[in-house]
Amino acid sequence: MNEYINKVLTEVEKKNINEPEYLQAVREVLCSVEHLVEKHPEYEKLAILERMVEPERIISFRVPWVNDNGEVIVNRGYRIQFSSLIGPYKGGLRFHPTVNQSIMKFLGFEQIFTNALTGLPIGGGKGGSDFDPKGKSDNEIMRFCQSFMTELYRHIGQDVDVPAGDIGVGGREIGYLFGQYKRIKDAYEGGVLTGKSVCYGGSLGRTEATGYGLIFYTREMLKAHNESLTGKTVTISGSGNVAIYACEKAQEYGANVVAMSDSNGCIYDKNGIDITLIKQIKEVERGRIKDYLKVHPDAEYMIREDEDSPIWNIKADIALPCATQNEVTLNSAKKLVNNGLLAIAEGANMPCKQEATDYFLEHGVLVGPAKAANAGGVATSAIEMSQNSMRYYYNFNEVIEKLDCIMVNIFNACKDNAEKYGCSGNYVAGANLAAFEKLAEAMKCQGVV
Ligand code: NDP
Ligand code: 2IT
Repeated sequence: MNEYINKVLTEVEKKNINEPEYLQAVREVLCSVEHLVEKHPEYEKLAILERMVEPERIISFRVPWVNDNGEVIVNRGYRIQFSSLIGPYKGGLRFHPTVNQSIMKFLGFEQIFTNALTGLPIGGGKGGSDFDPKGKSDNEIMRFCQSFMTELYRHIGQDVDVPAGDIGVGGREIGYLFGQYKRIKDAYEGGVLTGKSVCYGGSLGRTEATGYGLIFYTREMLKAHNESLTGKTVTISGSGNVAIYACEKAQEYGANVVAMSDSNGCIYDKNGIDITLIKQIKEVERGRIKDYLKVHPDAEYMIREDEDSPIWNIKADIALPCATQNEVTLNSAKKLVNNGLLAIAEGANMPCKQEATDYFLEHGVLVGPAKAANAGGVATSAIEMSQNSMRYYYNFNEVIEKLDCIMVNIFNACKDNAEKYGCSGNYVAGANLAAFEKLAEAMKCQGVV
């Protein structure tokens, strides 16, 4: 490996020994930009790599709130303001019990590259809390969001840092967060959060954007290899925002989506997933995917027993991991490849363990990396910000057309950069190279800051 990269990696590993997800994300990027670093000897003198991996600011705070039983609960909140090189910090908030500094930093780090790939003026950040929304009442969610924002508000702003949703944070939570921000600031700063409901400033198409964008990217990737989605068997992990709209769009393109999951298990319906029912269960009732069997008793339910999700045992042409990080292990990758997998495109952030990604690439599977393939969500957030600034709204088709165009450009950037640096067809490397070069150039322009 290049000596400079090796030196930076060793230093990062030493400094962040207790942050495995963050180290995983950094290793993946640095190991794929070797040719770029060799082409630019000035990177070392300017400490480009060292600055790229170090967040500009890490904010951590107490979030006290009162549950319905009158008990006081204390959670921990975070906002990682990773990079403001090309725009205000931008990225989602995750509410999940597994949230910790390592998860926040890996997500913030990935976000700066994703956002650079969109071609839009957004820097990178991420935030959230170890709060678990599961089983909480609406009032508890509201009180938690209000307490969270009572601290967060001083760190954000429409030209400073613009949060949005992620796991456990959807339209309902963004509404409560926005209401509290507006109350504290006594001003209507519409662009301070994205993923807002369309009735008070949200963008049409933002709900669908990540899932639809993932399918637009997959369509382009398949097209480049003379393939298409039509008639393909698809499995999609997760059954949240990204998974639902990926399923909807894949079905529109004529794919047969046969399985979806949640953290407890997966359903297999060889007749094709009933997406209207999934929306009812997940978006309206906030239920479990197992409830699918109440309406379709002929479908199969498989419980998840260990880190290998049973969904990856199902034979598929295309796999779309849309749940969480490291959900595709080497073991799962081997099963997918044995079953003849053609392509995998990542809706979730870092869903494949490094060994799994390597295995796919070694076995000729097309890999659409998260930084590129799931960029449609944040890109549409940027379109929401621009509508808020213009005080004007696009119609649904206008937003989706812009999203489609952005995803085509992102795929082409991955393809062209992979070719340019001698790893044709490796879109994982292509995405990292394209985004890294753009950020490094911006860093060079702005001096040592
Ligand atoms: P949601 O909260 O809407 O859905 C998350 C889904 O993933 C649920 O089905 C959930 O199951 C499952 N899941 C969550 N954690 C785990 C876990 N530890 N193990 C197994 N399954 C799990 O989130 P989103 O759909 O918004 O996000 C999904 C992924 O997509 C995340 O990686 C996120 O970072 C990424 N992403 C999201 C974007 C967005 O715009 N929302 C944009 C780009 C990326 P359960 O209900 O059982 O917890
Ligand atoms: O991971 C992501 O890109 C998101 N959760 C969406 C971020 C955003 O600001 O829309």
